[in-house]
Amino acid sequence: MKRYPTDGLIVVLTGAGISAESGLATFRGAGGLWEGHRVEDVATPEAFARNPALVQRFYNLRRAQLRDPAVRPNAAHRALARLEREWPGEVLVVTQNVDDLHERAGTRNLIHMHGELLRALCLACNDSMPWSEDLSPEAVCPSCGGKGGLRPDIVWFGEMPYRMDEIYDALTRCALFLSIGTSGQVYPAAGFVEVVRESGEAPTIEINLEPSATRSRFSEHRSGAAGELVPALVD
Ligand code: BJW
Repeated sequence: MKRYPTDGLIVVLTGAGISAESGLATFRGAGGLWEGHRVEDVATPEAFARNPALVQRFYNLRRAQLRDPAVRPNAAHRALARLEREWPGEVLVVTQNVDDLHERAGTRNLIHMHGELLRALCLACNDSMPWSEDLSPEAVCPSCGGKGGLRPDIVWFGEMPYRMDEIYDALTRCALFLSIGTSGQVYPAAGFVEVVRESGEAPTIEINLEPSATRSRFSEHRSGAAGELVPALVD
């Protein structure tokens, strides 16, 4: 009989797999978003400097996808929002995803560690602002009026993910760590399970269609689709 906590902090790490059943492509594997390219070669500040128009076009398309009525939160996003409402302790969702499906499902305590498609970053004043339309090279920053340009507020390789201090603090004191739909190939997120293990006895559960690169570090692996397994775990 496995022993799970009945109170305390739950940290949930989510990756592209949780949004796959909502119609958004994952990054790696067949049909992945960057098929034919190594994601590490294109999702970088250097790639943006080389060809800003190409990179903007790619993110404009993905931003437009979020406006498609067929793209909406699935049962896994909804189950996590319900968990936050009903759990006696705290639930923190740390997502690597840049879509807005967790917030649309009702999750409030949420960290977008890799940024958000629906925000832009000013290259002149570094301000981050809500942005739901296409970004063009001529876009003017509403904060500083500068014409230095705006970029998607996305954390590319070589850049520091957001709110790491808060995330590490939560990992070291959580009672349960749940990782959903992430391949475990991108750091620092792939190392979170190790931080939890080194900090105490909290169970660490992975939910994925297939074992991730860090599967052996988890105390439990549940194999299957997030849309089925997350509601089953929460209920
Ligand atoms: C399902 C499912 C279903 C499908 N149900 N499951 C050597 C060693 C260690 C580190 C490094 C190293 N060399 C370089 C680094 C650092 C680098 C890194 O990790 N590189 C690796 C390639 C090795 N990392 C960075 O540069 C990061 N910054 C950094 O490290 O700063 C310094 C620092 C130091 C110390 C502390 C803190 C910081 C920044 C990383 C930024 C990542 N950005 C991206 C791109 C964003 C652009 C965009 O959106 O287009 O973020 S990369 C891409 O990968 C995206 C994702 O968030 C991220 C993770 O991908 P994810 O979510 O795991 O997706 P997939 O596709 O890989 O997997 C999907 C999974 O779902 C699969 O497993 C499926 O089986 C599963 N699945 N359907 C359940 N229905």
